[in-house]
Amino acid sequence: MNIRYMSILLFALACQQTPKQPQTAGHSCTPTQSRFNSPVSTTPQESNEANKEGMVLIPGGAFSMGGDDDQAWRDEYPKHEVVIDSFWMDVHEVTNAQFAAFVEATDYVTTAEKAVDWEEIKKELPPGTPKPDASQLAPASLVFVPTDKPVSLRDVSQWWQWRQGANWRQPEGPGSSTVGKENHPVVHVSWFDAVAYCEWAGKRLPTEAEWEYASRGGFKDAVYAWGNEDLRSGTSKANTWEGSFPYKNDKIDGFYFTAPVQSYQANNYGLYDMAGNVWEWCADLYHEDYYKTLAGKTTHNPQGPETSYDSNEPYALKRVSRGGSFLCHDSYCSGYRNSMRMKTTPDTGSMHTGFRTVVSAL
Ligand SMILES: [Ca+2]
Ligand SMILES: [Ca+2]
Repeated sequence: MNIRYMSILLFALACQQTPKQPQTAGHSCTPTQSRFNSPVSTTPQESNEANKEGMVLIPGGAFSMGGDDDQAWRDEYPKHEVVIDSFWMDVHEVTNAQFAAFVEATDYVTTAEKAVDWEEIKKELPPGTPKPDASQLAPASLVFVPTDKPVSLRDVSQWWQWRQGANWRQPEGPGSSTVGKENHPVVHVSWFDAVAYCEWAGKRLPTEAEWEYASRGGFKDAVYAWGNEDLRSGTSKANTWEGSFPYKNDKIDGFYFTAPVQSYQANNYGLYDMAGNVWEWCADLYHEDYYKTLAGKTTHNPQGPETSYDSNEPYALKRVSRGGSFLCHDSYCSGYRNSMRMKTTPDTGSMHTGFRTVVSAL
């Protein structure tokens, strides 16, 4: 299998979703237990001394977690009751400048800057997948390349390119840079990179429940971080894809790729870009049936499932990311909804995935 195709497959991304329809008859709701589903003990230790500058206190409370409208996917149901303790959250996505300070202080090398470790990546692929050419295992990451005409939205390889040399320093590959984009969100960071940043900062990634609670900003059962008003009405509310995906972007919101953080209005909690700009890694493993285990009860600070499972790619361990990106469009994933769940292997970085951090209010 070509590494390019393989990586795009793993990316699973681009909004490849759990179907809304019931699973076909061969599916078992019991996750396939595999050697790849063992828990990863990489939870960073929070520090009481963590710097709260640039963070806002999210007051704890109860909410209904899960899908609110007919755009919601099967894995966003059932809606279930959750109680969240107060916590501090970054008001904006971690920027290139912030990530550069971390790298400067620690000499950290991101996943995308290292050669692909075949022994690791093959665990996420169907057994027997042949090893690609060494040249195809060189450091690389996924870059969005628009098509020149309408294409089937089922084939993500039409607009994702596995590009050598693409990483957080060179978001579009060799020759590109972050000069002038210091206040844009960092991208091409894997889940491991995000966790390493958190460890350095004495913070942690939000749980999926904390993220959704914060995004809702106190609105009950609203579809978006700003309420229920249509994304396209009034002034621009978020950096998304406007026009026809993936070949025509009208840029009504002003940006084709990432926007500087805080370019649009904050939600009720003072959080910017919870919808759109870049996807944001959460701490949780992804399991498509996780919400079913929480149905009919109230869960206090849920930490996510103990195992990962996505029937689309049963061999891949995945983590959740939230909020959608500059590539999201209603015709595709509508990832900017409060309850939308993205699932990606934790070693996958891309041009539209970043993160923000939280600290428990102890
Ligand atoms: Ca845009
Ligand atoms: Ca975002």
